[in-house]
Amino acid sequence: MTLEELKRQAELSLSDLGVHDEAGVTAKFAEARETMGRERTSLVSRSTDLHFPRRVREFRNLILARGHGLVARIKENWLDATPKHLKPAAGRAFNSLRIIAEELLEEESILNIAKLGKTLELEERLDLTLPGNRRPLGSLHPVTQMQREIEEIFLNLGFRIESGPEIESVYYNFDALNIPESHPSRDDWDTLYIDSRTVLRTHTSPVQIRAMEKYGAPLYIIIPGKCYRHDNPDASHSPMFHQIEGLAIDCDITFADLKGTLDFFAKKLFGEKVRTRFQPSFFPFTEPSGEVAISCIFCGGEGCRVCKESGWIEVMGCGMVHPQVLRNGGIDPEKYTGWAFGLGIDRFAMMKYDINDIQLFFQSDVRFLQQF
Ligand code: 2NL
Repeated sequence: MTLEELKRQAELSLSDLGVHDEAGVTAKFAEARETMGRERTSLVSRSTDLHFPRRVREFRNLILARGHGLVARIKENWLDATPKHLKPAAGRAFNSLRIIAEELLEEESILNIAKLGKTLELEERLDLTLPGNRRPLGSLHPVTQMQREIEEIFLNLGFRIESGPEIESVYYNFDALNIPESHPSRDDWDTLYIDSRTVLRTHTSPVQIRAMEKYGAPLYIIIPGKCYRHDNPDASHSPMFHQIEGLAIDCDITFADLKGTLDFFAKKLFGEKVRTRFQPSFFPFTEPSGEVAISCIFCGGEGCRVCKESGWIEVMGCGMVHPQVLRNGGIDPEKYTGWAFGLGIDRFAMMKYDINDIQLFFQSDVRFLQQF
């Protein structure tokens, strides 16, 4: 019996087909099973065909679909409509037909072949001449880019990069740096305390003390990293910000070395035309201390809105390391002297990229970040 013949016969009752006894019932059902089996064999033999998965789906539909599938039609016309005396035989034959029909489609081989075919089918739909999907590449955060650029200059001068904990003891953050008990920066309103003896570091200086203890003199290091202060965020303040500090300790280090190094640094970073200006200042950990300004990189020193018509932009603090601070780091101030400086990386990045709000760095807005 061909498939077409089976389809036609499935629409007729057994008596219409001239089946009137048990033997006839068994034979008719057997014929149906054979036809389905043959159809499956011929299907599987074409399993490398690109349209195989679709054919499997159609075959499944043809046999098992509710209502119009062959099994459903046979149940309705050969089983349900069969006279009572043939029901037991028809029931048994139908059950075995149904189970075999399901098995025809549930064998692993046909499913696996169908899956394989599916990928072939997808590949067929792929147009390899189309341009590829663009995968957007990420980039380093602007603050990181600025940090790397500053690091590079000092690495080339022979400095090493050092790092340390962001959760720091009050001793390393304040005491060892000669910052008096009464200093306003220790206040709860300026410093984020974990407990009475532990803070989120307010600057990277504590790492300098740790490095002095660890390596002794001579010492040439820079320390980039995150710092924390109890500040409300605004265009120029963030409770988390980034600092780089530098420290040079050796025999006969003088303020002239400090000036020469920072002037070299400013010229490398902002261009050879840039000039530096040192003005006296005060920090508890340096003596003498200075404030460094560079000639305005926007107007060249003529005076503009950015430099408030002064021609200068203050960019960092510096000074000769206080003898007590050297001592606290285990270094003999009679043998060694040193200089140090500190600058805000975020502020440098704002200058370099002409950004007027520090908050933009920390909001993770891709529309902002993808510009760098
Ligand atoms: C500023 C000022 C500065 C230092 C940081 C320092 C560290 C040690 C000893 C001495 Cl361990 N000094 N660091 C020195 C002078 C200034 O930073 O305004 N930074 C943004």
